[in-house]
Amino acid sequence: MSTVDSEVASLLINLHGVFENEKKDGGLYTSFFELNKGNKMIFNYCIGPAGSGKTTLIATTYNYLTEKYKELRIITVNLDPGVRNLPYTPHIDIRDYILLEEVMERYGLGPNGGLVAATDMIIDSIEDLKFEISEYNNPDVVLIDTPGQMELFAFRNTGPMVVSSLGYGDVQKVVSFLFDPTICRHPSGYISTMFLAGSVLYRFANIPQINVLSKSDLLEPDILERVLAWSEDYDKLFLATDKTERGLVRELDSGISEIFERLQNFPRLLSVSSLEFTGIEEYWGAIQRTLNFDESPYY
Ligand SMILES: Nc1nc2c(ncn2[C@@H]2O[C@H](COP(=O)(O)OP(=O)(O)O)[C@@H](O)[C@H]2O)c(=O)[nH]1
Ligand SMILES: [Mg+2]
Repeated sequence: MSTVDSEVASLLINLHGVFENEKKDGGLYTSFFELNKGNKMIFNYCIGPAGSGKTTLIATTYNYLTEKYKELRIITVNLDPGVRNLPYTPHIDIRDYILLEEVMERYGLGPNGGLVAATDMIIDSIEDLKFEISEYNNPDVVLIDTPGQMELFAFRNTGPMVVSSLGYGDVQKVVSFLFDPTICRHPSGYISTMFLAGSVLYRFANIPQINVLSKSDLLEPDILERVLAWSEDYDKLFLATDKTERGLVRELDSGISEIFERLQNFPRLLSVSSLEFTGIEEYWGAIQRTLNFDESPYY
């Protein structure tokens, strides 16, 4: 095994663990508290391309869980300094500390530069955010919405720094990575999103990752089934790739299918629709099953 292979394998051990907490009969634990023996707070970070449905999924998950599991204490945190309107009222809001318009004005930046600077500044507010969370007195679940443009959060220093320093005490962190269905309906879009998901996995190493196909209502049932099948059988993905592709792209298609095939534990896709309220219970099940598999460092 090459060094890269073994590094990937060691990351994926944690992911494999994600599915080990299922009950022997294949069902879910009946109660969160039954499963959560270590009394951990779950910090769930929603990460994904712009428009993939992160914010809406936070709102839907919050509404669903608070309605269905009244005993759970759940809070929402908005980490997007540039968002105008939110479909939920965050318990904790980065906009109380950083406002995109103010950053743009103060530093003479346009919207793009402003967003980069504002997202980088999140780290300066980390102690305030920690304090605010502590005021909620150990909630069971903290749902965290991240900046619209994922690269500002995941591929600069902010995301990994925030994720490693925000948790305190007994915390289980989990990353929910969203696949946008309009991109993933085609094999090439699916493969490029797999690359993104893999990059996020590397950026937040040792944190369990759930791969979510969001907005699943936008796919016709047969296309949805086909996309989900690709995440379980990469041969099918390769067979679906465009036969007219030539040269490097074709070689990449085949090489990538092989890599994914070898990475048996790369998390399967879970389909969710915030609009139609489908898949949310399964998503909550996947979040719970990450409990006790966080080996990330804590600062
Ligand atoms: N059809 C459909 N649209 C959705 C769903 N979830 C979000 N959207 C829409 O997708 C757009 C982007 O959603 P948003 O949550 O803001 O994405 P974010 O940029 O990742 O936070 C908005 O217009 C949402 O109304 C869904 O489950 N189904
Ligand atoms: Mg958003």
